[in-house]
Amino acid sequence: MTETNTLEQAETVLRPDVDAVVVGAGFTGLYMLLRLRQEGFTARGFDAAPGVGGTWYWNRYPGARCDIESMQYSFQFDEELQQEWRWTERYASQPEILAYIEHVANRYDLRRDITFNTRIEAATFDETSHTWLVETDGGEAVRARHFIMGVGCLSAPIRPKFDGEADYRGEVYQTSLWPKDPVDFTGKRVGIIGTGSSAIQSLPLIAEDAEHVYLYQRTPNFVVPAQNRPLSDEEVAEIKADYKGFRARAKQGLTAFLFPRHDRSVFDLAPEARRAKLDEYWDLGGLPFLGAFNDILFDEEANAEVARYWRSRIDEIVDDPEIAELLTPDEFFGCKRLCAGTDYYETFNRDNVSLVDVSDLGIECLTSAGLRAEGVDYDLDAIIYATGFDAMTGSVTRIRITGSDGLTIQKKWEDGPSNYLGLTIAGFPNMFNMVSAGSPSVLATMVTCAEQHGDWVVDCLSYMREHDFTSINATTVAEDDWVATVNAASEVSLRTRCDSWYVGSNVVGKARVFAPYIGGYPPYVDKCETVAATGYDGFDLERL
Ligand code: N01
Repeated sequence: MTETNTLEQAETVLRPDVDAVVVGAGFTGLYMLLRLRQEGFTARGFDAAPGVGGTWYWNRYPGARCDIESMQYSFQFDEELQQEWRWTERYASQPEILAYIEHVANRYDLRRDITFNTRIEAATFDETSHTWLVETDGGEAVRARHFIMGVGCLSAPIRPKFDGEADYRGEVYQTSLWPKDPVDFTGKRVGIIGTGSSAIQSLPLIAEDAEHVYLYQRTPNFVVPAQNRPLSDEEVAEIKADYKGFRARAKQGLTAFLFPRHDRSVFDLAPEARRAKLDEYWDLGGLPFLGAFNDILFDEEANAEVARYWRSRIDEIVDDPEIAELLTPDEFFGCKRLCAGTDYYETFNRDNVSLVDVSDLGIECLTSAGLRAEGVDYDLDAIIYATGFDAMTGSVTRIRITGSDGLTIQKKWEDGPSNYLGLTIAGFPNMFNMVSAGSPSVLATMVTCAEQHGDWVVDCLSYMREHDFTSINATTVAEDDWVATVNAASEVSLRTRCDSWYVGSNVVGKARVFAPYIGGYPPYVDKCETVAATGYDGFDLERL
């Protein structure tokens, strides 16, 4: 090849407009944008919403609240930030979390890098230039060296299709796409479809206003009382006195958040003492209930003991024994994500609340006046879909992503979300999928995971810049090993043994794979750090 040819060729190589495109302006995307800017990379962020917040922008339904304690569900990268923000409740409500995220966006002037009201529709890798062409629904195309997804695990809503939808004349809502203006249910007959966290949190509040609420239940869920309460100045001050130490201790735990763990088997205690321990954790409330014994999620008999305890609790709270029976799950305790609620079981003692079992024929159709379920017509002024998400992968696969050799993400993930470290996908160079399948993500505190991933990605990009690399691609060997590690970790847990969004069974046709890495936050971080320290072992790095 002559020198002229080489020059001509170089000139035709496409140059990136920016170092990175970051999709999503929730916790993950915002942190990524901040870290990129701090390290001198140019980046553009995009979000379909008109503002920052990600999942906390859209999920505004009554009662929406986090199930990780507020003092831990927040950023820790800046001591000043964590000292200045004052959380008001043990579990923060959606408005407070959104206010916090907005505060972060303003404090670090992040909005100037983000284009809102804009959805990313497609991204295509160009092998000649080692760049991604990222296309928006507004017709813009941005060329970036790196394509970074901060799109969340629970952000692709699903809504079942029923016959007769066009006939129905009442109001329709979806918890995950709730309107910005509050909805007034006073004097209305409301139907809620679903019994996941979204329905469980919203039902008690909607029941306070509505004339009547029908909750359509296909499968009951275990609902632990959140035991939410205001945070006192003393407890906030105690944590803030050594916030760094508190965070460091949290990161030593499998879930990266602190809660009291009773490291003994259910069967180490005699029945009375066992009951007393479970009562203690019931009173403690929320997800920490899973820390009552160390074998709840691993031993069928231990799990069955806890499920029996649950039945007795529901029987105590719910007046009508038939309703109590219907509300009692018959699957492993904690197999689906445990729901943290407030007055959920108590709400079924209200005269204006009916539990409708739709486990047989299901919801058959919508009618002009409401819906028909199990052969009965219900007149409804409003129907609320609390029907969940195409979790872990839907927010990625809803984008037309094409990697090397024309391989699409939809094809690549036909049999499940194969990846390396959760972060990268063989055949999709320079693409990072943050806090998602293959990493602790939904099993740890998401904000801590967002920081860990943001730091790892920016370190990787800095390494590439330092060594003039323009492409990084996970090898299929490394990916296969990681997938085997993720699968092996999940096999020991009872969590793989029921239908849930963790395994993708709530989406018709989706491959059944336990998507997050359940091996724990510390071993995961060790692995990521070892890979980085060894010059990105398991990756092919190339220069143009
Ligand atoms: O969704 P879900 P979600 N007919 O998938 C039912 C997080 N989150 O939005 O179980 C009738 O749990 C479906 O029934 P079944 C949290 O991680 C957190 O409530 O498939 N019913 C199920 O009951 C949570 O786990 C908080 O039989 C139908 C429900 O819809 C995750 O998001 C708050 C149906 C969906 O439940 C998802 O929670 C909210 C049909 N055709 C959410 N189709 C916090 O507390 C579906 N269903 C932080």
